[in-house]
Amino acid sequence: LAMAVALGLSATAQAEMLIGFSQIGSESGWRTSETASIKAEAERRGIDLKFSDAQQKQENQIKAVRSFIAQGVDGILLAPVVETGWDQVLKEAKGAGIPVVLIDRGVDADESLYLTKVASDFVQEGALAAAWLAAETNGVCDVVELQGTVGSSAANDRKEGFESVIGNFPSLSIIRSQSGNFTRSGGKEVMESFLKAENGGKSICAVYAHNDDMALGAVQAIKEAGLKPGEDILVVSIDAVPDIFKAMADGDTNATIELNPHLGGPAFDAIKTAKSGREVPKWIKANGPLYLPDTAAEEYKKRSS
Ligand code: GYE
Repeated sequence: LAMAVALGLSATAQAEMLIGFSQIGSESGWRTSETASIKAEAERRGIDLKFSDAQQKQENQIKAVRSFIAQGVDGILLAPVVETGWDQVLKEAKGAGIPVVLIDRGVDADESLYLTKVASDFVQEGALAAAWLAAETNGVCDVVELQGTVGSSAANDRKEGFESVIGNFPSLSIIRSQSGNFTRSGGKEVMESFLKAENGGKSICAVYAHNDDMALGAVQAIKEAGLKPGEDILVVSIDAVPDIFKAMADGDTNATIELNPHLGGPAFDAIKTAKSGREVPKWIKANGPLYLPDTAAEEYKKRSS
């Protein structure tokens, strides 16, 4: 025991860096993978990671960041649940000389208030989803949209990117749009209400879901309404979590755009780089490709083993 304690102590003493991570919550499969990946990456690097789960509440994130500042951490990873309302706490971190890396979502604040953002280009993801759908339907499609968390950059920008492309197709439009909060249950519930409002869903050509979990919830709702998802109603979403590949292989959904959840490495690298006095770009992009059913079974195997 004495030896274990001694080892434990020396491990702490030698910790590479002390980093605070304010995570949003665990609303989706993607986020659960991201949390696990960032924790594992910290451990691999000998970083002492203080983890805080905000349960979807910005006020909890602000408290967590303040507590990280009080602990004198070397850096902070912040996955901001919504875009606005961060100026004050970011100024506090900056005042304390602690670099903040925005992780997976962005904020609506002056760039000088944070070190960098490690995230994908959500506008591009939305545009890619729309381009696929336009090609698949020859530009004729009534779409229902399942939006992510209200006020999040991921929802705002995925909507904007999708709309920017469908704007070129006069017969391709969003007929209903509502937030399903990035959750499976939210996606199912909102899809049920869309199906009801559209006389059982016969007139709905496709679902555009801002993440895979909501798409999977929608698939369930479509089946329960007696329609065939993937055929009667096309389904396109974003994230590329293992479960969506299973659904695609089963013919229930039609396309997903990958967002790599392994964002810890580049975030920790950025903090190290900044500590050594070197420049860090303001946006480290993490965009992925669009996957279709043809490779879904193989991808599912790779990702679920
Ligand atoms: O797509 C979704 C999650 O912020 C990019 O948040 C992230 C999104 C991701 O809950 O599944």
